Amino acid sequence: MLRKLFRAVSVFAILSVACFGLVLFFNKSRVSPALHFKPYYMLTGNDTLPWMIKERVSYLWTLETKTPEAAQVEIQAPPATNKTLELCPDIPPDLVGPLHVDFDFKRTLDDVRQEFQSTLQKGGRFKPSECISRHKVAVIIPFRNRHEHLRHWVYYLHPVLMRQQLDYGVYVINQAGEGVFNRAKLMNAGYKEALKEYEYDCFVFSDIDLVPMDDRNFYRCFDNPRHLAVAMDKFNFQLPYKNYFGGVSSLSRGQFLKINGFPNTYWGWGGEDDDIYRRIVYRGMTVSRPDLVTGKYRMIKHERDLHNEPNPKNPDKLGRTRWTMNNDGINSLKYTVKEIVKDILYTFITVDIDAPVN
Ligand SMILES: [Mn+2]
Repeated sequence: MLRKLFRAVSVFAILSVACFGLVLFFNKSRVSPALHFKPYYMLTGNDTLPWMIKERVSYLWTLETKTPEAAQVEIQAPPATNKTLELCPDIPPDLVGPLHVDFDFKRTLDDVRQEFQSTLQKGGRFKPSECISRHKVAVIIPFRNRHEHLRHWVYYLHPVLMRQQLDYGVYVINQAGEGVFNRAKLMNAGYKEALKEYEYDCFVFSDIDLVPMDDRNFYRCFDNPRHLAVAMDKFNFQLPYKNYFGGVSSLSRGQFLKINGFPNTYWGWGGEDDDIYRRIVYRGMTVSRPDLVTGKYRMIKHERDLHNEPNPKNPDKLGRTRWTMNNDGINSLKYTVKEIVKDILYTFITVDIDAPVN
């Protein structure tokens, strides 16, 4: 008799385990839309008890599949809010169009710092708070001894870049020492340094003395490398020649690598922008540009810099770009970082690029 009872209890226990297994199975298969079984706990009609079983089972399930810490975190996680950010619109909503730009104001760098202290992150970093930016942009500025211009540049550019809803950082690449200046090599170094900090997908290369006169001139990347400074006041708001690629330009990471970056061998003034233009054409790309209204720029008037004389050797090099571009570029770049200073308005990186002393 006792044996019979024991056998009955055993059968009941086995059945219970089987049922438990079944619940576990349905709980798992719930995620698969292909299976249209109604889970066990929904068939019973009683809501509370099956719900408790379900909770218990899924709790056990998390314990089984995750580490105790992970399970703990999952249980305590707050309910998902519907405040998740969406992608920013393609055309930013707060652009104003033509801008008033003049450089007569006696603004100091400290004035500008005060103004942007609350909106910028250290190092001249920003991302929109209202949406997820479509563009991770590093703005690279080759630099030496132009602090006079830097204060104007940051004053005008930060609001423009913010209104364009960019996820951006400003990198001032300062050439150490008094050797001959090399704009393109500094831009190469800027590309490398910016990528050490963040996964930028777009690089805008800008001279320190150029300020856009219209915020619809997008500091972002396009299907082809972009020339932005098409209508500078010093050229009477015209393109000085058809293949001009100087002043301000943008290249995606892919476009930059496709042309092996910029040449490192153009010391002194001139030629490097034409070399870059040729690289782009030789790699089967074209140059994209804004129209002459959107692409207006003011250049801060200045004397010619010391140690940046026009180099007569540079124009001669252009005939060989097709071949030299394979070995002179980002793949042959050598420089040393001397110092990195994180200002609120920009990241200031001083580099030794092994410049000849004239
Ligand atoms: Mn200039």
